[in-house]
Amino acid sequence: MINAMLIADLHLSGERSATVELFLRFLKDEASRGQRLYILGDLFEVWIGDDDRTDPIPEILTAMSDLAASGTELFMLRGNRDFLIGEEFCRETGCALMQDAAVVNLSGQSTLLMHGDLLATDDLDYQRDRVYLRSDEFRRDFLRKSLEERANLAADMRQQSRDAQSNLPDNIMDVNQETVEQYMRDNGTWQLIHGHTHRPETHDFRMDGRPAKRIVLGDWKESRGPYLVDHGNGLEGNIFR
Ligand SMILES: [Mn+2]
Repeated sequence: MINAMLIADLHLSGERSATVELFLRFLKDEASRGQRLYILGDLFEVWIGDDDRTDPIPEILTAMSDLAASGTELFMLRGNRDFLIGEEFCRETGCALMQDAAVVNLSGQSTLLMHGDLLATDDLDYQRDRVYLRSDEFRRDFLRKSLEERANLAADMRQQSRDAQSNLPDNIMDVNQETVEQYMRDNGTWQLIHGHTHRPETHDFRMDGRPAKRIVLGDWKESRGPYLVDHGNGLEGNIFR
């Protein structure tokens, strides 16, 4: 039996049907072998509200709910693309919503799970926008609009974010090491797992005189689903194809 599997940044959408198929197969054939599945944000390319039933959302919700019903516990935290995931989504999928950041036990080691965008503190414009987008005010005003209006606004915001990113030096969007250590120290963990940057890597460093580790999960591509497995005696990176 596998204790847990961890994934992030699938960016599922109607335009990425191969990745959707890969994820559905992953839930059925692979995640079902584990006791817990952790989704560390950006499961969806965009989420405009739990009432959106555009394809392929219904199929994904059903597959997640089938997995939960079969006995695998599902946990997720919101990413910067799907931060509007709400309670209705959780009820339908059987997924428990985690705080960003959340401490869990993996192979006996206390581990901090995050999406990762909170760690990119060198990008001041992004962090400022993030505060507004996560506010109750924005959430309320946005969700009050029609689905069509929301879809259009979301498309505009994605275009703006692409324009903003294209003007930034590459390293600005990566994590800030001091911020990483602050989050780990504040949570009493020497191991951190996150996604968001699409820079899969294991970073070993020392913090407060002890060995520390930051594992970055990779994003999913059409035929390539990176995931981390907790066997109970350690973590192992795998690729689902
Ligand atoms: Mn992200």
